[in-house]
Amino acid sequence: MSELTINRLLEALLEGNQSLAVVESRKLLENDVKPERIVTEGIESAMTQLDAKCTVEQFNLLEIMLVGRAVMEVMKVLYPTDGSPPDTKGIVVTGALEGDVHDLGKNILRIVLTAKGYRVVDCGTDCPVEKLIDTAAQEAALTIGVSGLITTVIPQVRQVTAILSERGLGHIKVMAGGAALKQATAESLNVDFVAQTAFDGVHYIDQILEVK
Ligand code: B12
Repeated sequence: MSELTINRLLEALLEGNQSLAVVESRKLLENDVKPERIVTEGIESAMTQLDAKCTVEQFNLLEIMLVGRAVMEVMKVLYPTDGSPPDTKGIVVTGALEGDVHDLGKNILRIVLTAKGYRVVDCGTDCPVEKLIDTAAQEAALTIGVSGLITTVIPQVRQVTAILSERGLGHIKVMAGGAALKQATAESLNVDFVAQTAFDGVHYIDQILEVK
């Protein structure tokens, strides 16, 4: 049953049909399908399929934007907030580095982290490394979460930990995620952790707090 409905959600997302995607995600929740599964098997699968349409000849910005809008509406259904500030377990600063405008995965990470009790300060996309680090210092962040979808940002990702150390901020952990970074090792990116999914990131930060 849930397989079938996840497929229907997938189709609705790929059509950019926001209202149908919301209806299908509500049905999944009513059938006790966990939000984590809906994100990984529904949203992430839909975006992987969209990848095929991203070749230069077929590139259709409007189509991709409609899918993105539908994804964010589904996230509101999966992780509703009542608008009141949640108790915070710690602060996480997120951003996509200079030259990278992809933000869907980063926005999902923000929603999931917020739902799990963290406060997220998002530096947005196309963000200089220094701005990310300044924000982490000002906010006394526990962790920086770098989202990278294009491989050209990798040299910038490698700088983050080094600059933190130079500035005496080596206690701030750095985690990386997103399609361009998740295939790499933490060592090669010079970060503390590489996440395959947003949920991996949450587990990693939970562990840091347990150790402290
Ligand atoms: C949607 C999309 C776009 C949209 C972005 C819309 C938006 N607001 O984000 C638009 C149309 C704007 C776009 C533009 C471009 N894109 Co594009 N795009 C994609 C596509 C199809 C999907 C990305 C996505 O949203 N995935 C869904 C999300 C949910 O997944 P995710 O980001 O991986 O996030 C999950 C996890 O990884 C994790 N996560 C993500 N970040 C982080 C961070 C941390 C800390 C943690 C813990 C977890 C975490 O959380 C999420 C949930 O689990 C990808 C293909 C792909 N396979 O990724 C190409 C892709 C990323 N794009 C690509 C390219 C080349 C471009 C363009 C340069 C194309 C062009 N010809 O102009 C431009 C400009 C890019 C730029 N300068 O940044 C390439 C990159 C190739 C490369 N190796 O560098 C890809 C891989 C497509 C391809 N196969 O060629 N794109």
